[in-house]
Amino acid sequence: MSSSTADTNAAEHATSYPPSAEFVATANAGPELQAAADADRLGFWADQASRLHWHEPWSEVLDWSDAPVAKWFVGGKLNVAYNCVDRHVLDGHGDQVAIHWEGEPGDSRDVTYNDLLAEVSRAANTFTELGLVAGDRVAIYMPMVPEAIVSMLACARLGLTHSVVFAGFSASALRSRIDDAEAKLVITTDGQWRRGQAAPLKTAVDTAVDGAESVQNVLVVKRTDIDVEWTEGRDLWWHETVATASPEHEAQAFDAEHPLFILYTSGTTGKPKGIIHTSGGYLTQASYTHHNVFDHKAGKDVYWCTADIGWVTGHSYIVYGPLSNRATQVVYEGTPNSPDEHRHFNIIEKYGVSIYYTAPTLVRTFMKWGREIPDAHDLSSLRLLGSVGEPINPEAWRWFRDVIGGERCPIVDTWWQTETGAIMISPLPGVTATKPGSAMAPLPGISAKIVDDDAKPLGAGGNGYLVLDQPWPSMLRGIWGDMERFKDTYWSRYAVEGWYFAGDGARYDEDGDLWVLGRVDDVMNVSGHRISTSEVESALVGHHSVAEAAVVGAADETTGQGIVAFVILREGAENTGETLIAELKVQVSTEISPIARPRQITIVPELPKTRSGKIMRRLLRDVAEGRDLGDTSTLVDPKVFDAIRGS
Ligand code: 6R9
Repeated sequence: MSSSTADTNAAEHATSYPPSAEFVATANAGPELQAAADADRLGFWADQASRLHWHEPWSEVLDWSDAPVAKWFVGGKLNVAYNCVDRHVLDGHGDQVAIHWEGEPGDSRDVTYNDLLAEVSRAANTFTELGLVAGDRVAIYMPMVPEAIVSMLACARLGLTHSVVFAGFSASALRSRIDDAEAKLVITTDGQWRRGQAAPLKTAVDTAVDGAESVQNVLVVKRTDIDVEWTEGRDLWWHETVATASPEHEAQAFDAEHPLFILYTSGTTGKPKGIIHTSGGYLTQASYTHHNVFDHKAGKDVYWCTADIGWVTGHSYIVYGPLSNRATQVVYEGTPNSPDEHRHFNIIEKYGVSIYYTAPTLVRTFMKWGREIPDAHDLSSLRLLGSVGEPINPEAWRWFRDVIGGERCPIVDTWWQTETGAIMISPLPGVTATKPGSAMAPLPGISAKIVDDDAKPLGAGGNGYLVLDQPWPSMLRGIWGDMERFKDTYWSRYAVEGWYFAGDGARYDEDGDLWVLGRVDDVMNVSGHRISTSEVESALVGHHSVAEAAVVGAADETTGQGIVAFVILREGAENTGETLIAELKVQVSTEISPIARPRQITIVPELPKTRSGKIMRRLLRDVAEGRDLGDTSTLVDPKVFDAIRGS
């Protein structure tokens, strides 16, 4: 592959990497895609929707009359699971492997599209038997086992709305999500494998559903064979129900706007937002982006997205995008260093992975482990690499390209969010000359702007806020149970009708290429996981010794940001130093999740506040990152920092 020097004065775009002639020759997407979208945006999306099987055609591509709630493919009817499974079997691809599943302890299983159809049908028959009907909600709290994907697809097949809750979340986080969505069924496993140990999982569900009024049943997959408590009449084993149900099930069509899933994500308040996604538009964009951004070739590529189904990346790029495109993919249950740091590279070699989509934090972890680990493997099957979850720093980008990608694989740095449902800003691998660290440009069919505080659109060299100024098919349709918050959070930042405020800062470089800079709100990004400062603060003040807490995200070499907390103790509370700090860390892990556990907690006598009583997080971040303090003139008491530094 060739690389060219565009401008040696500006380090940020000193080098760009155009696609190789070979890649261009077979690429799914060429320049005509952008031309088609520019000529007729809605017509373009109508063409993309024809990637799917529609039981009934739509009459209108977009109805935006009730903005900011969009209707895409109005009147169309489809079944999402049919699109991801049945049609591939009917097209004669039933024997193709859909999932090469790799368990953490070393067990593995291949699931073909025939198998998937039988399993999904069995699960759908079981859910129906349990009395669930279209529109009901189902919570899925599972590790990365095939049954998790089967459960999602069985919900989709029946028009049940799934709410997948990351299995690393605590019982209390699970409970609040079950209650908010009034889930009737919870699907889980007895336990999960983590670093060679079987850790309990159902126990968290037992705690979570205790007294939860909506829950009628808990369906349990046996994964680790550890002991579990059993509530007769409520709990059911998967192997005694789903596994014995009929493998025949006819999929019915649902409206394009039928809710497919709710996925909770952190916002700027302590209460997570249940982001609602619907069916036709969501699947259209998940399928379109997976095909074009990853240049996916059905029946040829072996695709691997290393996300967890608990996050949106797992929804769109493990389940719906790839399966709608008849992918053969790797699904891996465990951590990258189990049993050792070679695991991912062993898996790439074993299955001949050709497309590898991961997060910058993992790339940086690989860098820390050293290049001799990937260098010990034959990674020549790889032909495309992807990045998601946070900005990828140019150094990590280059290392990814050189060491993992053998200097030949294009990298797609994909910007999107739980709310956007699918990729929005990314290079097209057969078109774009990429720059390390830049997500480059909106995809064909997508419109984005960078604007200043006053909504003025900026041009090359401009630095401001990212907005999406046109509706897109996989856009969120609301926040479950709170449409006011939906409007306030995303659609009210600017007085311009229909502008979606993404919450990210971004800039254009001198060439007009787009760089996403990170969150501009009180949302932290730790290893690509969104965690709000106030969620962690409220977990901390839940401890009897804590009067007040302030949390900031501080730059961290590996995880992007690390959580740093400052706490004030209550009158009379004993400061036991390290013991108390350890207790507080446990408090956050149990209230939210170990991923939200602060890297550092400092007990301080006071917090820096403005005259209006707002905690000055910017200043605390300066302290946490060891910088000189900037302007402290708006503080009530500038001397507060001497006290904080002395703690
Ligand atoms: C898909 C996903 C969304 C937030 C988003 C932004 C950050 C994601 C990024 C990126 C820079 C990228 N983000 N991809 N920042 N470059 N390629 O991660 O969804 O968990 O909802 O997080 O992640 O800050 O606003 P989600």
